[in-house]
Amino acid sequence: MRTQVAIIGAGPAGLMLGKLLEMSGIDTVILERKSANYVLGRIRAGVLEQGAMDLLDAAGVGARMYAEGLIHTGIDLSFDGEVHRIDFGDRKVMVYGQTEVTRDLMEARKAETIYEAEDVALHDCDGGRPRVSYRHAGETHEIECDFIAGCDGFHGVSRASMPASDLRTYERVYPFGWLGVLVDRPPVADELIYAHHERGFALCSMRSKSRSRYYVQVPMTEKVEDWSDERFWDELRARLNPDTAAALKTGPSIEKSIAPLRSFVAEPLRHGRLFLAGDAAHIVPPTGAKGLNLAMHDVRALAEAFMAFYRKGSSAGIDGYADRALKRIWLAERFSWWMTSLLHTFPETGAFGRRIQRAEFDYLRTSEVAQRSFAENYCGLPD
Ligand code: RFL
Ligand code: PHB
Repeated sequence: MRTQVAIIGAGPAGLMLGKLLEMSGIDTVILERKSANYVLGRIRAGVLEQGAMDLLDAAGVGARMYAEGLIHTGIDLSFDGEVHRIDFGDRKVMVYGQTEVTRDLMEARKAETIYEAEDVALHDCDGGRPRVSYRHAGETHEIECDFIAGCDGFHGVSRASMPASDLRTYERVYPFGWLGVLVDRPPVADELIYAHHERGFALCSMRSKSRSRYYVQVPMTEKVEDWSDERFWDELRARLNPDTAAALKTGPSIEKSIAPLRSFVAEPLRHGRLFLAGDAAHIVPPTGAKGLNLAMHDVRALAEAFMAFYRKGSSAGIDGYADRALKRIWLAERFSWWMTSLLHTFPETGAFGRRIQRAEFDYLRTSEVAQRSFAENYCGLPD
């Protein structure tokens, strides 16, 4: 088989790249290790920046998001039970689950996606004719292509196929994770609540007016089996302001999992004709809600680079892709790291560190400039 761009991974990055290229008449094949249902069953991001909304719209898949998504114009920050709302001013975000974004993109795709592709391997990425081999239904296949887009997430094969000597990686692994619960009950508040408490961080989020998503910070040594629904609700209530805790509508969890927290960047996102985008290239802790949004920004830049190559014969976009993407990646890394530091309890924080966290909160609570800066970062920096 032959294609122009072979895309590894059918998460939001791979599917969006595929859609943008399809709209420009560029041929793609997507290879995905899991089944479509498995991909749709992963509960992940919930918040879209304006840039991601605009991209979904431009890709012709924005209609359901605008009909069913929830526009938010602020968040609540809670510090040891004291709550302060940060208003986004003239900015906004859209609360619309990653599952729905993925479903909309899957349904809109006309070109081929090969699900349950096993043993995907990349060959000759630094030559003129890269190839991708894989097994499907017991048979081995090969795709010849011009370019490979590695959109296969943090544990994918693409980054692992780059020579280690070509990669510079930067990483911070946090000593805790987020235990998340999805529940078919109305959200406790109209907007998201990010809560710092000495017992640990908590987040009240949502997927719709009738479905909520809640998280509590837990040590990475915790096992999800040890967290009954009751234990989760008790811990969440303990970290919230008493009025919010009293208003919480609990019920049987429909999903429960622990996600590790990590900051990670692999530079320079390129090896010959192989390009990395999304979680394959970088990870942010979920505190700033930036992961999916960064993935959307990467693939927009990569799609524009491929379009310039095929339409105008220009390699400038391809050569400039890493620098363009990395500028935004590092700004999002900074914000996600800062928000994680402000809101979580760290084993090494100590009394001084807690006072600094309190001072950060007070500054945000009282300074209009700090609030504007927060809103600019949370809702999405200009391109
Ligand atoms: P994905 O979604 O991981 O998709 C990669 C796909 O590649 C496949 N794959 C392979 N396919 C073929 N061969 C192989 N060898 C392969 N190896 C892997 C995988 O099966 C998968 O289908 O990466 P992508 O597309 O880059 O998308 C990134 C986002 O998923 C991620 O950044 C966000 O979910 C992060 N995130 C959030 N981002 C936001 O913008 N806003 C949020 O509110 C937000 N909340 C979150 C989050 C992530 C979380 N977790 C679980 C880490 C909340 C949580 C709890
Ligand atoms: C979510 O709803 O899953 C969510 C929302 C905001 C975040 C992270 C996760 O910062």
